[in-house]
Amino acid sequence: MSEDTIYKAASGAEPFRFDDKVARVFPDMLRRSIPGYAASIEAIGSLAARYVRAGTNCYDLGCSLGAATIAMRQGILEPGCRIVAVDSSEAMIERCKRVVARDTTPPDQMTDIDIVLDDIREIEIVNASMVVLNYTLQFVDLADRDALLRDICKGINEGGILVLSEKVVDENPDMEKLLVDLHHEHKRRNNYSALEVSRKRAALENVLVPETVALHRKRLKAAGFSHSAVWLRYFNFVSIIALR
Ligand code: GEK
Repeated sequence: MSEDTIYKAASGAEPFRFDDKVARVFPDMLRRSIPGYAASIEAIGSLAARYVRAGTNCYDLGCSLGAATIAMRQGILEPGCRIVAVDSSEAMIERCKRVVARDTTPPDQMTDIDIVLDDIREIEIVNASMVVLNYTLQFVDLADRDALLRDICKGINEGGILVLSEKVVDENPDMEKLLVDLHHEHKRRNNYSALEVSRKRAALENVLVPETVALHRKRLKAAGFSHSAVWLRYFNFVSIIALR
């Protein structure tokens, strides 16, 4: 796995972009930066086994290198399904195709995968039993988030599930400061220097726009989901499941 050294050199003045430099080191970047990331991927596999129905579609929106796509494929127990993996970064999609081509899931579990270079706001969700937004919504313009969640909910069959993982912000400024400090300490333990942490933070300003858990759950309800629950929280990173 290539080591993420991007902010040893980059100043953080340029806004963060999902370019080839990022795609090259992405597994190491996520492993060291997102507390709970591995748990989110593991749960996506378990949820696919429970919720994906025969002959339906699954969507991995903002798939990056396809970690959640592969987890879904390995979890799915039903025949005749299709996974649609979408990302707007050409660098991610190119590498995702190579990751999926190397996938060693047993042939009888080889659910078809379409890897699509597109904006997730342009994708029509149809006949879905599972949709995954694993740390992706946070990068979508705030103004477009309500409509996107409504379209996703409309495309999920009754009894289907959405997994929404996000960095969040706390309503209380003291609590928010504590959670951010704990996250930065976690990154320091994972061998990012204080300078790398502060440069990355600057680069993500206005690119990754977090919201509160309450707002996410309110949006899910308004979009038409019947229930939602936070199943994972680690500092200011959460994963929510929502049922159609
Ligand atoms: C994982 N889910 O490994 N349309 C399509 N893709 C987008 C858009 C958009 N509007 N906005 C951002 N992206 C993955 C990790 S990373 C999370 C997801 C992170 C894509 C972007 O190109 C990137 O690949 C991904 O969303 C976010 O489970 O880097 O913190």
